[in-house]
Amino acid sequence: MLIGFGGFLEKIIITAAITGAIHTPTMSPYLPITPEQIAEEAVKAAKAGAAVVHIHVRDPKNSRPTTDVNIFREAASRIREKSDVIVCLTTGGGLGIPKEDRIRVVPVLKPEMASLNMGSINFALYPLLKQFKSFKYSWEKEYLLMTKDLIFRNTFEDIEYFCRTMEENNTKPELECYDVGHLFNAAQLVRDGVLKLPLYIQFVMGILGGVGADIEQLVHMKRTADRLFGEKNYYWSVVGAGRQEFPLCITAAAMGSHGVRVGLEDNLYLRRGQLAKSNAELVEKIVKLVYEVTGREPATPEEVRKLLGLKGKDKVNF
Ligand code: KMH
Ligand code: ZN
Repeated sequence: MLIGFGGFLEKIIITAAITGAIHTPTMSPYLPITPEQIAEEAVKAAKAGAAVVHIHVRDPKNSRPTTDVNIFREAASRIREKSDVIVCLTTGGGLGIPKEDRIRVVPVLKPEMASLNMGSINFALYPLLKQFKSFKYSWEKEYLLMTKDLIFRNTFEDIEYFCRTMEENNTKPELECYDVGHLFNAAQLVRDGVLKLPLYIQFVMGILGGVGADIEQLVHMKRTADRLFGEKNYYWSVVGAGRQEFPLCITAAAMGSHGVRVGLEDNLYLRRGQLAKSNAELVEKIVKLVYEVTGREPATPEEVRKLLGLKGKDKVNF
């Protein structure tokens, strides 16, 4: 990809986070649930401009987030059949799921890329409870409520174990940094030789328990990462949770971020008061906004593979 004016990439990596483990089915009828629906949404998001799809899966019986590797395999292989998009599998899984279950997708399915959560945080969804009087499934209320007393655990030992497993499988880690401290955690792991440069970092902003999704924090995260790793030693992308999705992504794109992420995992609304009917709608909107504001077009999956040094679609096990 050509380096354009101001040293920015001429293109931008768009990631679509298709279903996640934050929102529950009562919150939107458009949240994809089955592996077929997840794959279909991913393929359409790729057609709209996403080079990467970030994949969680859900139990088709009750829509609850799961780490069942057979469901992951079904979703991922359906995507692979129909699209060249890069499949990035979650190792965050769902809230309250043990680490052994979260990492299993890597040795079994050997994806090109997987998420790597860079520190333990409170991951609080319970304020969402106020918005709903009743729920479609009984687990939803309990799932949101338990986050008041939940630590999303990612100790150094856990992160090292995830990293080594990714290295063994030639899977590129996407470093999910929910707070500025997570950048310092990454720096320690670089010093220890556990993480290798160049890094691919995602600033995940606006999760209650992590840093807020505002511009001041974004600038601080970027400056801190520059100082710790050197501007040329990492690629970066941004997630803004909820209504901050578009303002934060567009700001990041204007700051020269290599990527931005949108999708129903992070935000259910296309605009105020209007639910997005698909991930593709969110991708179309960010593609248009980024182009109008910065003139940058979406990078293709092949361009992203080259930039990040990914092993290629033919080396996965799904
Ligand atoms: N919903 C979470 C448990 C990831 O994909 O790695 C955090 C998460 C991160 O979604
Ligand atoms: Zn995720």
